[in-house]
Amino acid sequence: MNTAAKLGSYALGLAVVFGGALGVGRAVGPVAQKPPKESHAAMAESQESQESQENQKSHESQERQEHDTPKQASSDTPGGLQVSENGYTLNPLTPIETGKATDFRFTVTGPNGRPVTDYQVEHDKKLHFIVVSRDLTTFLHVHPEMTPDGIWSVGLTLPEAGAYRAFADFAPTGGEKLTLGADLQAAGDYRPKPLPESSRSSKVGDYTVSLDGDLVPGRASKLTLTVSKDGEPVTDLQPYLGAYGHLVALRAGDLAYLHVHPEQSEKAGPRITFYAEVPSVGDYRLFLDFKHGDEVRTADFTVRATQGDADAAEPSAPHGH
Ligand SMILES: [Cu+2]
Repeated sequence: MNTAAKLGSYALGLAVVFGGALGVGRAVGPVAQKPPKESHAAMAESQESQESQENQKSHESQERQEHDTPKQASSDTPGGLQVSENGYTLNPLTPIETGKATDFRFTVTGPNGRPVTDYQVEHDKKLHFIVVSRDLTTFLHVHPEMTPDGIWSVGLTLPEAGAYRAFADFAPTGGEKLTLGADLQAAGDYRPKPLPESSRSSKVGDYTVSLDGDLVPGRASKLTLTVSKDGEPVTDLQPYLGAYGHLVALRAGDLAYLHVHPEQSEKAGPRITFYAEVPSVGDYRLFLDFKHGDEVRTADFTVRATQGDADAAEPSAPHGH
């Protein structure tokens, strides 16, 4: 299969881009339905029943426009930069105690203002929760439990004082995939670390993970991660979240969030291939979760995305067309 075809089927199946950016998540698949909008419209109508006919009309035409045309402004915005988007809001409920295990609780409220309780399962989970220090050196990827009334909770220990960003990555039932981000503060003396230097190799315990491939803005960039242990290639990786690896990329400077997933592979290593589309040049931090010996480990990298040679660049991923 040629690269374009491979990318095409990949994009169709997984819609890998910044929070469904570039219209992918919106254009294809079942997530393109818009019940959240409907309920928002219904709510708006009842709230605004006092308004003049003229006002109603302009609201209606605005709604119609939103239904008919892709929302360029929001779809071009990377995920994770907003605490509220498309009527959904991430609400942290628990303060953090630095260095102590915290039963951290939060809700995601929907367009009706109430906690969302129905989610689509994506990569084995209804919601993925990622917490990263603002200096991009600490990374946690956890899976909270939800009460029937929509309160999520998870044990969280933020090891050092500082500013953190929490990301909730989810798709409400019948809605679009979203990544909402909220700041968390861990009190204390804060010494931010410099961004780790660019590196193609990451050591985690007895494991070494090497990275091949370049990040080029505006195109699906192939990244190959190769896992070895004590110098030997690992060929019996265990599935984790429905794949042999799970990669999160964050842009240095604003922590824009890119969730990427591997090309489907029957092989349990040593290579895991991902396609990532970054929205701009700049430095990115990549965090690879992989499972081996019944333990999940995280390898991390700093990669600089450069414009590359425009003539040599492949066109943007076909996004399922
Ligand atoms: Cu997850």
